[in-house]
Amino acid sequence: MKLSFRWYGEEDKVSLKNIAQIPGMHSIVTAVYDVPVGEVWSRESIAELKRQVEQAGLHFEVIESIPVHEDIKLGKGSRDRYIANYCENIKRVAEAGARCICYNFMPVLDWTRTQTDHVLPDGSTTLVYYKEQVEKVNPLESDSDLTLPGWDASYSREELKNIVAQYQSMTEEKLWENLKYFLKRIIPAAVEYNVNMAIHEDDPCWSIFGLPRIITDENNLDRFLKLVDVPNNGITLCTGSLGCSCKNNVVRMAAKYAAMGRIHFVHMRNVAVLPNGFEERAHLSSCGSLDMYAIMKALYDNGFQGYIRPDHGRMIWGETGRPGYGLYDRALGATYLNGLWEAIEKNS
Ligand SMILES: [Mn+2]
Repeated sequence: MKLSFRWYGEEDKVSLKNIAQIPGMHSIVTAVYDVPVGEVWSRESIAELKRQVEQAGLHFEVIESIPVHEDIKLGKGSRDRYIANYCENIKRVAEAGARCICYNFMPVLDWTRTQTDHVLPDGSTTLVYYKEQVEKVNPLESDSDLTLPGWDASYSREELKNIVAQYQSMTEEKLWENLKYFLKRIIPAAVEYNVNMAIHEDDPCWSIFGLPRIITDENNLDRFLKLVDVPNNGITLCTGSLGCSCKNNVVRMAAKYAAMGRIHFVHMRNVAVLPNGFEERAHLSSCGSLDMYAIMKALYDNGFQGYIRPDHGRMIWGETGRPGYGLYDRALGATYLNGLWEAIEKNS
């Protein structure tokens, strides 16, 4: 495995130097953030990112993410222009050395939590999802003025209501069709430029506010991989996104898709599944519902050689900053993953 760490660019409170001091760190996971979704990234911005990452002694090999424009997910007439731009971005980052591109196909909302500073018994804070809180922020309820942390702040409330309404008349089958249309056009570019596409599962892995969500479980991942059945069309196995539903056997999925050579990127995060939702927890298996050792072993035993990053972390030791993306708990997570991997490797 190649250990990696997400970095949000120069505005990130966590510096590249901090990240480079984490033992075993290999790659930075980042993106160009100064371009609107759907537009082409400048070669200068990409080159500058690469320069900064390499100056810190790390590799510029993983992009998270190149976001997919809503018109592509909605199947609008304008999608061909956005898909052409997407292929151009694949080409540009690949030419700069990227080997893996993470993206998702979630309508509108991306990841969804109801609170980003829930206090755990030890005083650390974490991201949580409680069903009873979600219903209170339904964007279709006109008197709801609340937003959720993963939402795109560039939408006004009216725009958000409008776009959610467009999706509510869309079936899951239609979203599958739009995904297939997209893949048939971008995967050939990924093959040509020798880069792996790694779709991220929907987070959480169920429908919210009636929005269709399809990258949610083993059956759907099987279907996804067959849409374009080549190695470059793969997945980001996000243990927390899949593992927040007890229906998903994450260990089995790790083994199966690693054996198929279709996991290019792994997000390792532990969650505690609760009757009314879930809480993100420390990485250690006993802190949550996932067997992190068993997942890592399944990856190892099935020949996984891709990138892994600690996914979200709690806020600990008084750190403040971007929820889920502080330094300390993610660094502890990275070190834990190193320890698991070393033990598994030496035992094999
Ligand atoms: Mn993830």
